[in-house]
Amino acid sequence: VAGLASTSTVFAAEDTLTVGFSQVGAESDWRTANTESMKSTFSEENGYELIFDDAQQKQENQLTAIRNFIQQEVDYILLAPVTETGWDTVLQEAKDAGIPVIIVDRMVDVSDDSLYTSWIGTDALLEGRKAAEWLNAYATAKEIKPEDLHIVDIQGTIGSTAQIGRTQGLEEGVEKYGWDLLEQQSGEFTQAKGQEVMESMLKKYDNINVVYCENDNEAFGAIDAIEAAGKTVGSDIANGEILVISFDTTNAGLTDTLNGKIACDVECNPLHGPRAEELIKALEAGEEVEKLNYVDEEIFAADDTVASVTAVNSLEEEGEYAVTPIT
Ligand code: GYE
Repeated sequence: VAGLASTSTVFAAEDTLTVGFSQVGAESDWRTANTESMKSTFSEENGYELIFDDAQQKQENQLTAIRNFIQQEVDYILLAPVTETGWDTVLQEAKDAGIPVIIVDRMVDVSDDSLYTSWIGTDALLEGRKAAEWLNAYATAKEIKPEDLHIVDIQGTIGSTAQIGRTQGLEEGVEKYGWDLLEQQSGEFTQAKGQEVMESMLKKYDNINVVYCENDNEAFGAIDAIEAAGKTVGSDIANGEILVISFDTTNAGLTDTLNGKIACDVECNPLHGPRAEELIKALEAGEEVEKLNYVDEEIFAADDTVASVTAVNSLEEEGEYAVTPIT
């Protein structure tokens, strides 16, 4: 009996998994929700010891954090990378130390994909394509000529998957439909920078009628800048309103969609904690896990009678992107 008791004590101690999580930063509401999801999943009561590091949007801080995790001999490394490139060396170090790495949210672009175990996140290119198809359906329904859509793009952090995919989705739309893309500039996914960039663009161009914000916080900043300039946001371009497209569907973003300030908000789900835990549990059980795990997402529009949100939502990754407007 004594033997059994001590065995179970040892087992309990071994049962606690140490997980190091290198987080991008705290730039947006989406990020805050993501951090909360990770912290509440990898909690002490769930049997984890979580070492959390906030990199303040700097890759060099993430490299330091990962090297510290390796030194501390954690069981798993979770990495939400700020940008896609520049990870080969540090991931090789983790691999050499025998520590599995799970990439969360944005992707890494590495020469050898055995440098990480698995990835969980969103399809940012599909998100961008959905937004562009919605814009086309909207313009068609409102009988606005493509060349009369004067667009500015407030981009995310340059080099991050969320920026690369969302920017590409818009650029494909510009190419395909012939919209007038006035300028692209990064708002670094923050409200303050989104506002600053929008202020300068409003001074530069007097014909902006579409603002494509690559996340909700940039949209909040852009809306403030537009309203401060005495203009109105909304879906009525013909009557001088500026149409705002955004990504994330945070609480405040969806509130702005319901009140018509954001015309179309593309969902991006931040609740990756339980998904990452599922992968870890499978690995602990010795199971094979999928390399790439995409989360399903939808779009939400202020006025669903203008263009078919359902049709846009049914777009497949490799599919046909034409959407029929509701007439
Ligand atoms: O859209 C943005 C955040 O990588 C999907 O990062 C994430 C993005 C998200 O700062 O709000």
